[in-house]
Amino acid sequence: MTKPPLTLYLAAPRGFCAGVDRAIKIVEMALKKWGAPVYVRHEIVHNKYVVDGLRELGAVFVEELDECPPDRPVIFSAHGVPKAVPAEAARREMVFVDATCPLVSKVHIEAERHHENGLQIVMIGHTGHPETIGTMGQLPEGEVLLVETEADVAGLEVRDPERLAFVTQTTLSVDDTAGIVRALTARFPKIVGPHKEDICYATTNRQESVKAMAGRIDAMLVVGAPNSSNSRRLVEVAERAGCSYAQLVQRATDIDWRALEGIRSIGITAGASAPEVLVNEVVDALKARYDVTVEMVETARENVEFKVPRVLREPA
Ligand code: 2E7
Ligand code: F3S
Repeated sequence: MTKPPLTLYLAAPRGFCAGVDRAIKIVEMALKKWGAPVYVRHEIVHNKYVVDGLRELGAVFVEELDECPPDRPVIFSAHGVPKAVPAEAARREMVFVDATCPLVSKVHIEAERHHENGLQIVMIGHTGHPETIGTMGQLPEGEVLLVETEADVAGLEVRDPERLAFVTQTTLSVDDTAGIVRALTARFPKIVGPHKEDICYATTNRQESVKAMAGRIDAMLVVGAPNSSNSRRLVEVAERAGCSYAQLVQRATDIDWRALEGIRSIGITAGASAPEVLVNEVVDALKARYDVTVEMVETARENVEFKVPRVLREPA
């Protein structure tokens, strides 16, 4: 039987960012240095395949520090942790390595600086997400107010509208965040913040390339996990940019083939925590059913790299 033709637009950049690459390396290097088990507080990055692979090597994933024995090393996930977490690890005299993405640490420092300048902070982020919890947890209770939507801005009760700053989660929708920042500056003209927001280069670039292809595809598959904020944003971006069907898939077995019936073109991207092997798996599944022509949609080139912490580097 002849296969139907399908043009497959492959987004670039897609998949792993520099922060994810570094965080995974930190776990691998810790396992080499200290042997198993090494504890990891929260999924190192939001991807089951990555987490399962590291578990196989001897990593033990927990949600809270009190689940770790005091005599084994613990690694904090790429999303960042409240200040109380390393403080408690130090109190228990634990060996700990912080795999927080440097671009998240930068936001933590930004928040602290505003606080030292006497400003109350508004964080734009998603309730309950570990990055939001970590960033808010850099400062005492009540010093960081969370908003998720433009509507939340109207309901904000601040200490002093003249003394405010804002920070953001790094994986938000660029367009939604611009709207929230506009609402904040309209209501609080004196509010200070970053030039635009704190969304990272990887989030911005992945959303851009999805926008570039969304208008010419019948469907979009985003390889990523349901708890991955940046991956979920890519599905929304595709839909909003005019793609009538977008699905988040953890791997090829998740593909809803009935929903794809009759398509002639498809876009594929991957969140910052999704490994390329899973993209290849999805591409191969499509090739098994369609006569595929691959086209790249490259909207940026990335050359960002972050060093692993000194304690884990091999001696020169
Ligand atoms: C850390 C940060 O693990 P992810 O899916 O995380 P999100 O925040 O998107 O749920 O992706 C990598 C990553 C992104 N941002 C890790 Cl702060
Ligand atoms: Fe860091 Fe952005 Fe990746 S904050 S972990 S570079 S998605």
